[in-house]
Amino acid sequence: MAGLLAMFGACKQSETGASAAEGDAASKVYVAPGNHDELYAFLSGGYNGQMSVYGIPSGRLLKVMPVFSQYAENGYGYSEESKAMLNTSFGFVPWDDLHHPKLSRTDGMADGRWLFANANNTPRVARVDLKTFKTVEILEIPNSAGNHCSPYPTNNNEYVIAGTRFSVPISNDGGIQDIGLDQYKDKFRGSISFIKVDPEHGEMEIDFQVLVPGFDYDLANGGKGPSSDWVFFTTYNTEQAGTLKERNASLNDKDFVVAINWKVAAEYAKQGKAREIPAEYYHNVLDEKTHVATSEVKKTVKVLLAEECPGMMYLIPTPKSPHGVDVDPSGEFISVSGKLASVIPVHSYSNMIKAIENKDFIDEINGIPVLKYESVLAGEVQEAGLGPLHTEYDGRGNAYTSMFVSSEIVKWDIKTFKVLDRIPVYYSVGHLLIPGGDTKEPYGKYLVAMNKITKDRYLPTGPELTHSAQLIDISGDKMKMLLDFPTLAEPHYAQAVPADLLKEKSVKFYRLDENEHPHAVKKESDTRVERDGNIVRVYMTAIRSHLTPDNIEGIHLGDTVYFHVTNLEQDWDVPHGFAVMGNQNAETLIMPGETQTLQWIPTKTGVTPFYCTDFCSALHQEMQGYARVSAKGANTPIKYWLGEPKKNN
Ligand code: K7E
Ligand code: CUA
Repeated sequence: MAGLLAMFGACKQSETGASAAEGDAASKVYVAPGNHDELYAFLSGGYNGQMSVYGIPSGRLLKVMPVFSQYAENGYGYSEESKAMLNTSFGFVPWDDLHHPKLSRTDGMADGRWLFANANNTPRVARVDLKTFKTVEILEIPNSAGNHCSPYPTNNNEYVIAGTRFSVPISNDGGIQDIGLDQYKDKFRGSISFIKVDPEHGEMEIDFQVLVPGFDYDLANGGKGPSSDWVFFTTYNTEQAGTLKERNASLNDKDFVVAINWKVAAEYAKQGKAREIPAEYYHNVLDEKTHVATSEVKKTVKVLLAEECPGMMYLIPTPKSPHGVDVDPSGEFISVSGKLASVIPVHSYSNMIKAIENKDFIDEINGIPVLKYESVLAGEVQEAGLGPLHTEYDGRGNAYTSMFVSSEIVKWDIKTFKVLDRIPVYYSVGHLLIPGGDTKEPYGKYLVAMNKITKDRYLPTGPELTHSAQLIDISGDKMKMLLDFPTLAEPHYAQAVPADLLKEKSVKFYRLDENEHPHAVKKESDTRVERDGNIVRVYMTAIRSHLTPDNIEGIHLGDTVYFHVTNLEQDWDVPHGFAVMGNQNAETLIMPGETQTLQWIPTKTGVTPFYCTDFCSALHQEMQGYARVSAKGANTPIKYWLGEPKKNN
């Protein structure tokens, strides 16, 4: 594999890449100044912990949406209002590794309401509201470690499903046990969480978990149409090795696709088959009216043991260390990408049901029936390529699989399993995206390949190069390369929707009269500075082009100062920013009608400037002020003003 990679790395752009784009490509991706893109694409940020929004077909970056990582640009995770979003049972965790954005669904189609995403490292699932493009909720997942196989909404958001990558020794008394690492085979288990989503407000809650055999659970996807009640997971390390997995988890010729009937599971949980065990996990929610996030600590979780729930779960042998599992638009075909497999096996949902009915089992693991590979298989795609990872569909009977090792996208027919076309990508593609490509009706005009290695595609920028996505036209028989565009690190999965689904619903500003922030001030005459012990609260307003008050005295070393800044603007695209010299914090960015709080613990005496950080008007540079910091115990009284120092004291 390393040798192959080295070979691709050595390819010259002029020999391969440049010739791949057709002559009319430029006009197909050209979005004239002032015009909008056709689609919004939401790309995961991988180890940057965020998601980013791109316009397709232009490939223009529109926005970064902070999710699991602090973001200095708007104070997310730094401001008092947003800090609670990053609370976990481990403490404040301001970073994560985000792999899979998934849009909420109605009747099997993206409904444009919410975007779910997983934290791979410290197990969490986030929800972004697509009216504001803001993270509004983060739910920690207990009894999980490496929440990679996540999050997968069912066709009407009945559940968002999240599986563990690392199996761990889950304790019946809650938490993860302190036991010898040589006990992997006996004591380690995986877990799959079934998260209920409130149909109106989207709020998430863990309904129950299923404890499953101690494999690694890699990826999942829900069924659709006839298979709507099922969700399919890939597993690797069915060898249950605890060390040197590179070799020890690659011994079996076949691992498993796990099929779980979520309706049967939910029924078992409802009937009281689930036992409630102690747990500790955080649920962080941003309130819509106050714009303040709060954390709730949950203390129990309900678990089902897979072995106690017959008819709920089946294992389908599948070659070899499979990664992606993707269900076609009809819901019948389940294609599985075995990283080390020479073929792409495609399972048939109806064959699976027949095999279950006929009890066509070859084995049992932990009481879970293992189906016969040949009985479930629909067909195999031969000589597809090397290192298949993920598949999406165009809705016209074609599947497209990303090939990491042979660096290409391969198009094949989902009924005949024949390869129809292939196109090289630069280099080593991971996930691919077709807008709606995981739904029952894909918008099959474009494909975006998200590549792991960039090499020579862009101007060099030292040892670290930008990541690269490539836009491919899939509207005809032959795939056509249209565009390379750089992306922020490191996209894994992505989703896209037609712009019309979202753009009319986009919030332009928050209504000041609906602002219920406990420290909001809605007019300048209400601004004030208050001391309570060593806490100083500045109730400040911002409007073009002044901060009120802009002169503040009476702060002392040892104080903790909270600037509660309300942006009084009621107009689109007029945020104000706020920052203080020497503050060991970020700035905060305040949307029109919103209140945001910046904490400042002064470390030096003296006059300390503060200012608006967002170039909001011709007099933005004038939007500044001073805070005077006196020594501890000094008798400088609290005083504040804007214009004449007269109205207070
Ligand atoms: Cu294939 Cu984390 Cu979805 Cu990356 S995973 S490529
Ligand atoms: Cu407000 Cu610059």
